[in-house]
Amino acid sequence: MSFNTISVIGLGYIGLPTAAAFASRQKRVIGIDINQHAVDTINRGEIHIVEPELDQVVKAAVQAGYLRATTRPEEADAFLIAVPTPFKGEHEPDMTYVQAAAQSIAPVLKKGALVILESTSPVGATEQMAQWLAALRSDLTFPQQAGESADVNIAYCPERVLPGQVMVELIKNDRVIGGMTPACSARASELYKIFLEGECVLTNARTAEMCKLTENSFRDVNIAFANELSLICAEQDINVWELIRLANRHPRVNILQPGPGVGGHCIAVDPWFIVAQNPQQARLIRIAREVNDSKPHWVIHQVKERVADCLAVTNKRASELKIACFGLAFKPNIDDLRESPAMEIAQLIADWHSGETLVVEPNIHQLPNKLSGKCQLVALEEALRSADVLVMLVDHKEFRAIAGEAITQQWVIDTKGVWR
Ligand code: SAJ
Repeated sequence: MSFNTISVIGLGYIGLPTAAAFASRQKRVIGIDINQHAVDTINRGEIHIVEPELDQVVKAAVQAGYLRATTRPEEADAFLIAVPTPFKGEHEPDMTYVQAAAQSIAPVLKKGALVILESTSPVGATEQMAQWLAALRSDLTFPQQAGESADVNIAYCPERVLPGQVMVELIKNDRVIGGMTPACSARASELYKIFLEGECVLTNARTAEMCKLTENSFRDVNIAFANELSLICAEQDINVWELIRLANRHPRVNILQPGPGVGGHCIAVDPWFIVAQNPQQARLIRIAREVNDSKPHWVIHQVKERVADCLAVTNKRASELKIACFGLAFKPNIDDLRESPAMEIAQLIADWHSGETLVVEPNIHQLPNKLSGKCQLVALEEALRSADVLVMLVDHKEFRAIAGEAITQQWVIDTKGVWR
């Protein structure tokens, strides 16, 4: 059976680009979201998130009539669930959005449908989702009951796109396809091949779930190694960026870059899913999370030391001193502030410092609520001209472009090594 209508549940950073990619291949796509504002924005041919090239693809798809958004699920040949899976309590995965999505599509499921879970999930989540669906639709058979001959096929197919490059990576990256049965995998590959130029690599659902968690944990552990080196180098009076550059000249060494900590909604979250399910075994993965999560506090310690030195040298009162934070986003050249260590650091500085805290963030026009009233959003030139202490937090291209001689301050904390 071919896929005439495809439904994507969750129109966020992953769901909307995916919906747009299918629609750009002339498939009828129904996007479902509980957020009325997002639905209205998309139906006007606009987007509610920032991602290069996404706006044009969505606009073209809506204008051509291939993409439509709504809050109520409708019948489709394939359903892709791309809703958030945050954590709750002691870093345990919160599957409520996936459960709500499964419950919302259950009434419109028909024989022959394919259901794909894309959200980052703990191992076993796809089987759990299949059980939720089966409990609501006893008139249909599911893979856990009927195997290859099930009425509804189910697979786990994680997204692996890099924010900022989503429209390219969505099409070009290889895709791991974890069907509950080989028939489910085959059908899911058929679906992705509508727009995929990368390869579909087939496996089972549990391995695919673990594969997604493994990819992000691998990166987290490697960044933790770099962050730990930055602490060691500060003690030993060694430039960590030079050290890493030199070590990486070895043919089998490839160390990542230290920074203010690890942010975003993926790398700082997903490793905890492994730890929550395997607390005894996942020792290195847990420690890496702790190393990365503690980095903002180390940066604050550095700021306090530099400020104390500045006060001693200048004879100013703390309330007269201006500290400027460069960058708030969770990584360079994006506007996404979610789980950003730079935000955490700016907030901690503003709460502690009795003088003015300036913030430069070229990708936003207004400070987030957490910082408004505590900090001042200023232009780059003003921060460079008026601040006493500079704190470099995100290596946005605008900050990298600052010429060395433009920085006249003696007190600089550079967590990204761009102004060395
Ligand atoms: N970071 C460093 N040092 C580095 C690289 C990154 O400190 O050398 C920091 C960044 O500044 C940022 C955080 O790590 O705060 C995460 O950034 P990122 O660019 O490594 O990753 P994300 O969160 O934007 O996207 C990741 C990607 N996963 C991998 O590269 C294994 C992406 O492919 C996934 O699709 C995405 O998570 C996701 O959705 O899971």
